[in-house]
Order: sequence, then C-alpha cells, then structure tokens
Amino acid sequence: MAEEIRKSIDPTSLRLIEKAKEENLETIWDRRQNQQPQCGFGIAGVCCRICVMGPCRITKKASRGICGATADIIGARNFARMVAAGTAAHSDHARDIVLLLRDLSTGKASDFKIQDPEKLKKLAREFGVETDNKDIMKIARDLSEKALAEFGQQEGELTLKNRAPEKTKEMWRKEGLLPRGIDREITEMMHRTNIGVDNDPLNIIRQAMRVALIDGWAGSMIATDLSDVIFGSPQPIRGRANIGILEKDEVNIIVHGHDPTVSDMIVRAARDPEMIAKAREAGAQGINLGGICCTATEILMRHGIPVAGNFLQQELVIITGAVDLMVVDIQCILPGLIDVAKCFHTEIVTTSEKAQFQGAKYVHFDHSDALATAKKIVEMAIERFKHRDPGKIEIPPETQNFIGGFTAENIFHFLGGRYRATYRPLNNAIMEGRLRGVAAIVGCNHPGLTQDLFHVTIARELLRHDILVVETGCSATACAKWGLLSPEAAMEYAGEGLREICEAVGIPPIIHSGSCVDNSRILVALSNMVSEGGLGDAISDIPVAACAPEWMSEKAVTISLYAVASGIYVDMSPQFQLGGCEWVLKFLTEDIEKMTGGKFAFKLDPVAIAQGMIEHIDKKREALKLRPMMYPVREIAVEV
Ligand code: SF4
Ligand code: MSK
Repeated sequence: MAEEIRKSIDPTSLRLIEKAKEENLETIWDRRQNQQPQCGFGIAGVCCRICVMGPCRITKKASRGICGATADIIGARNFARMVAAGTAAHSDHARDIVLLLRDLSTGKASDFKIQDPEKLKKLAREFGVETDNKDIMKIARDLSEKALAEFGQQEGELTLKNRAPEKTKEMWRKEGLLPRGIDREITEMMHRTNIGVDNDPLNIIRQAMRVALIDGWAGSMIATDLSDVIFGSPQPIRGRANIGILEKDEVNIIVHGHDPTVSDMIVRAARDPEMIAKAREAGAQGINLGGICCTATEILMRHGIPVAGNFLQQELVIITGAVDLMVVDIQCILPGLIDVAKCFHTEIVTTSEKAQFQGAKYVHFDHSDALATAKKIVEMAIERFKHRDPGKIEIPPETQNFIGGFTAENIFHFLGGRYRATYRPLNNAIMEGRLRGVAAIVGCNHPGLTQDLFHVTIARELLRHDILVVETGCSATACAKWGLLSPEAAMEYAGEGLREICEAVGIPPIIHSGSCVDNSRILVALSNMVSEGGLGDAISDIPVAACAPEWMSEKAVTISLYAVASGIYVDMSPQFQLGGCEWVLKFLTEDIEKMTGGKFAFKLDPVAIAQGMIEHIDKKREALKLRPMMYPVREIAVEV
C-alpha cells in the first residue's frame, strides 16, 4: 500500500488536506507516508514478539520461531490478541455504563435520569430481576448488579445470548463457543497466547471466537441497551453531516470518542441559557456542538447534534481554525491531534482517566458532578473563542442532511406500523423477491485507502440490487456525507423493489443504527427476523451479508469475528494481516463456514466486495427456495 492514492472522495477533506499542506501541518496521511515501506513481516502476520527470545520472523530460511512456533501459530496468536483487545475496549465501555447506572440508582449521579424506564424494566426482566410493584431505582440497582456480575462470572452462560435464535445457540454450544464470563474469556485469551501455552491455531481461534461473542452478545449489547435506558432510546431524527456544520460566529465545541456519558452532559451544558449568555458576552452568537466518530452518532441519535465527520476528519476539523475546544473520551482518538491543535487556539480536553494525552488538558469527569464539569468545559471553550485567529479560519461549506436514529425496536414499528409492531413486512418483502436481503456496512476510515470510497461504492452497488443496507459508526457518516441516508436517496440509487418499500414506509434505503457498539442492534434485528418466521431457523439461514471496508481498529476485528461466529458472511478490506499464515487464512475464509455458517472474504475492490455479498445473499435465497427477484437489477453506475 505504499503507492500514492487519492486521499478522499470528500471535497471537504481534500480542501483541508490542501490547507494543511499550505500551512506546513502534518496529518495522518503525512505520517503514513513517513512510515513507508511498512514491514512486510508485520503485514503478512509472521512477526512475533511475544517473548524476548524474539522478535522472530518467518522466512524461507527460518520456517519457525526460536521456540518452534509456525507461521500459523504466530498468526493465530496475533489475531487472537487483537480480538481480545477489541473485546476489552467494548466491554470496558460497557462496564463504565453499568457503573453509571449503579451510581444513578444510588443517588450518586443525580444529573442523570432513567430516560427509558420501559426499556429498563424489559432488560431487568431479561436478567431475572423482579420488576412488579418495585421502585424504578431499585430495579436499576438490581439490574446493575446482575450486569456487573456477568463481568466476573466464572461459569455458566451470559444472559443476552438468549436473544439469539435457538439453532444459533445450539451451534455455539456444540462448538464450545459460548462465553462463560466477560473478563474470564479475555484473560484466558491473553493467557493462552503467552509463549508455550496454546499452540494449536484452531484451538486459539476457537477461543478468539468465544471472546468475540462476548463483545456482540454481552459487552456491546449491554452498552447499547443501558445507553438507551440512561440517555434515551433513539428515534428517527434529522441530522447534518460534514465539517461545514461548524459556525464561523459561534463557539464551536467538538465531542469525540465513544462513551456518551460526557457528550450527553455537554449537550445539556451547551444548551444552558447561562452558558449561551456567556458565549454572547465573549462576542459569539451562540454555542455550536458537533461530533466526530461514534460519540457523534450517540448524540446525533438522541439529540440531533450534527456530525462533523468520521475518523479521518478529526485532525481536519481542527485545521479549519474554527474549533475552540475538542473534548474527547475513549477510543479512536489520534495522539497526533495534540500537535495539530498546538498550531491553532484549539484546546483539547480529555475526560477519562484511561485515555490521557500529553499536551491535553485533563478535566476529571465524575458521575457525581457531571453537569457542573460539563459547564466548566463549555466555559473553557468560550474562553478559547476569544483567542481565535480569524485569518486562519476556513470552513469548507459542504454539509448533507440525513436521517439517523434507527434501532431494532423502532424499525419494528416503522415496518409494521404503529399498531402492528412486527418484522413481517420485511420478511415478506424478502420472501416474495421485492427485497433481495439485508446487508450491514460497518467499518472505519484508513489512510491507506481513499477516504469513504469503499463505503459509498459498496452501498450504491448493494442498493441497486434491492438490498436494504444497515450502517453504523464511521461508515454511516461516510454515506451520510454522500447523501445516501436520506429518503430521497431511494429514488436515485435503490432498485425498484427497495424503492417501493422506502417510499411506502418513509425510510431511507440505508438505515443508520448508531455507533460501533450499536452493531449489537443488528444482531437483535436479525434474531427478530428469524423469530418472525419464513427465513430459516438460524442467523446463518437469513439472506444477509456484511462488510467492514476501510477498517483499522482492533474493535473491527472483534466485530467481524462475532458476526462470523453468529453465522454471517463478512468481507474485510484491508485484509487481516495474515497473508503469510496459510492455514489460518483458509480456516477463516472456508472451513469456519462448516462450523458457524458464516465466513470471511477479503476482496480488494469495492464493487467486488459488494458482488461477493450479493452472491452470498443469493445463495441463502436459493437454500430457502425463495421466489425469484421481482424486478431486474437497476442499471446505474456506482463508481465514485
Ligand atoms: Fe519467537 Fe516463539 Fe518468542 Fe514468538 S514466542 S518471539 S516465535 S521465541
Ligand atoms: S469510531 S472504531 S473509526 S467506526 Fe467507532 Fe469509527 Fe471505526 Fe473508530
């Protein structure tokens, strides 16, 4: 990936990359260039530094590491450790949300409220908590204790796997994939991948699958559901996307990261009349809030706060010179932000003890003092506004309107109508050939690939084949910027069958389902499709496929593996760094299908990725003996 590529399809990003160049500012693309050529052993997955007899690399001359590990053992261990790290990230995020619920229930987080008591009760019942005639705070406390217990559980099964179809659970039990406890499986994975412990690549990957299932069916699912309980269950809502959402005359605050705890409170503080008055006193016309990465989607879904951009735009948003303060929480936050911010008046504020940056200001965020802390951060932004250099400001004007805020529950109502909450119309549309199937596009941005190109091209290819697309995280932001998340996009891009459905129901052809932890919503929606009937008995029977183009994070590895372990076909581009590990690659792309019904593909070109997904969906349609597609494929160009 050393050759120069087009950096982005987004004119806003391209203009700000140019501005960075003019002003001699270093960005992620420059640092990537400075890293060329990147290590071939690392890319092939055959480099090991697990013990200090190494580092060892597998070559033609040396087919084993010093301890005797083969390329496949080394590759499987590296892969499994990525899965453990990704799972740890989402599960630790979940733990923090559970602890917030506990504090809220005991009165230690009085600025927060239970926004969705009905969801709290439903979830409590799933966890075996009695809810009849019980005080809501007592229910919250009991639920938080039950949820916390799943982290330290040593034996047995985790609660929310019960949402999966029976046949999928049977497969997990038969294959020994059901996780026993959240922390236990992650710790065991790290143990097993020490030198001289688990040296069977199959056994290592089997445990990696068990770890990944924790993410999808426990950690992420708990984080998503409890976020709905505490911050409110999303409803379809209008949003705007791209850096053009910045306001030249207002105090601009960007929230960035993943945990909604801080950002939700910042929304409240920024809307406080006292704060707005202070901003006016400082010469601003108001306070403008925007988001980057998944924190953006969390506050978009619940408050309609605009999305400033996805992963590769975090430095660029500062390069506009118009961001007064960026407040970050956890995950996907580039250390490089600090150097960029130094060239402007922008303050970077960290709020998590777990995620600190030299050169940033740390503001301790405590549940007991949340709103006051958020106001303090907003006041810091107002102060920084006074130090703006108008000569440095350039805000590219592009923004796009879109709709976000779909969940496994509200799409149920949308599809079935207010009085008939059911997935029946969706299943029927697939069974009668109006819809070919459903596809999930998730994933990040990667500086080695043209920003947003894969997301947008794949989405367009799927839409014209009558496939309903669900997106989360940075993928949803990519397609939102390109106008694909508006109901009108169905006219322009969807096949005839999909267009009919979008028009009848009033939904966009791409359903925005939230942040990367919210991929768990997709698992719930697929389970609901199975229980509705007519599309098989397991998740692996449904005409569904997924991909994570432009991915870069360990969390994406984990998400993809829990999807495959749940029975879904997943294309990953770029390919896992396993090119030198023949057995592991063959297992992940072929043999794993006999075990779970899902498998990986690693196609390099966006149209080929979409076509692989379509072929898989058609294979599932054939196995279910569904009717032929009602309409011919729409002939429209998809290249961007
Ligand atoms: Fe080398 Fe084996 Fe140590 Fe890895 S574990 S660094 S292959 S000796
Ligand atoms: S933020 S994990 S770059 S989606 Fe969730 Fe975006 Fe990927 Fe981070």
